Amino acid sequence: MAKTLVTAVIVFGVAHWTLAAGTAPPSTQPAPSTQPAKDLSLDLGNKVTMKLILIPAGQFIMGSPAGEKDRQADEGPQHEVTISKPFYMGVFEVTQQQYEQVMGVNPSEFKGAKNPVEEVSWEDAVEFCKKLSAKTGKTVQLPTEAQWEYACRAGTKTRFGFGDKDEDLYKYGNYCDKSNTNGWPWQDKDHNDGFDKTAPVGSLKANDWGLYDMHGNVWEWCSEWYAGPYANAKNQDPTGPDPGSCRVMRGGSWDTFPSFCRSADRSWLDPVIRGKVIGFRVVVVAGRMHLRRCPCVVSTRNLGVYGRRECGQTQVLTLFLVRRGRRSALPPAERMPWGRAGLVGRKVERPARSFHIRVYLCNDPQTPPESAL
Ligand SMILES: [Ca+2]
Ligand SMILES: [Ca+2]
Repeated sequence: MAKTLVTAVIVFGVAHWTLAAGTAPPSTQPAPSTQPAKDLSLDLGNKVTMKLILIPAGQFIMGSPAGEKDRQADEGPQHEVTISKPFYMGVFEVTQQQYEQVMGVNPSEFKGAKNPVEEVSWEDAVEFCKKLSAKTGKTVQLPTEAQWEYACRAGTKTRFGFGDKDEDLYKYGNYCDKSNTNGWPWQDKDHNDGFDKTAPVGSLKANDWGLYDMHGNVWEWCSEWYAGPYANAKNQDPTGPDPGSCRVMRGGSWDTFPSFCRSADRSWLDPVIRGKVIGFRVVVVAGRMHLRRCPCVVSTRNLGVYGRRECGQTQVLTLFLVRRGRRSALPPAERMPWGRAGLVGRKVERPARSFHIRVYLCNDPQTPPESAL
């Protein structure tokens, strides 16, 4: 019974039912769970929306093989990465219309409501994610580098998501092609993607998972610090080194040559730097949660806060039980099929004797409960 309690994620302040000392155990019957929808539309307000699609969990080989054309040393060593949880990813780069709706400003050099926002620093992008999280109640984040490459590859092992040839890039990505008027020596004068500077998002072909502009248009900020080759990279849900001085960018831009647009290519910049070649797209956590009534008697006298962690706009607090005047240890995570417990709320230090809570079983201790609802 105690184990069941501590493995529950409890959201205070959301009336669901009242648990108080001495109340009879509610039903243990789980409510039906639902699989994540295949797509997600965020309402940004003022009739502005953002479309995301579900990226499945899975494994892929991150980085490029030693013999890949244009390969850089920091694309290795290749290593298998497991993305253990599905997530939603923006079908498109964040547009200027979306950015302005959330942030109230449009810093872009090349104006166009449907063009990608640029002239945004990593810090700007993170602030956008925080505001959009607050606005939508979802956990909106920058993708990790692994999530980004996994989604870019869409199951492929080739240089690009569509194959190996630079000559085919113009169909899928806006890069420094024949249309580009900057006069750079690396301009590809043999192929024409039709766009000099940024293109409205989705102007070219999508990859096999339905994502547009993963190659070119604007570089895309990822969440983590950059630290060169993957020598010490983790194999499951890697989040990069910590700390560092530069943040990772991926995918190349309208101003780069094809090699920078490859799936494995990496770039990096100081997180305060802005540029007319840099934008971003977002991901939303798609954690699985099963709404379930807590089968135990809960008293406010036997709840306590075990740990506290900031997660976006939310404080995630880990629950413990007090039994016979002593704090009981949390069961080891590996003994609980859904992972460790978390507790989210505003009034947790000294909760009232009787309070309204909503109880979830959570399969991911790093996932704030509300993000999966
Ligand atoms: Ca172009
Ligand atoms: Ca891009």
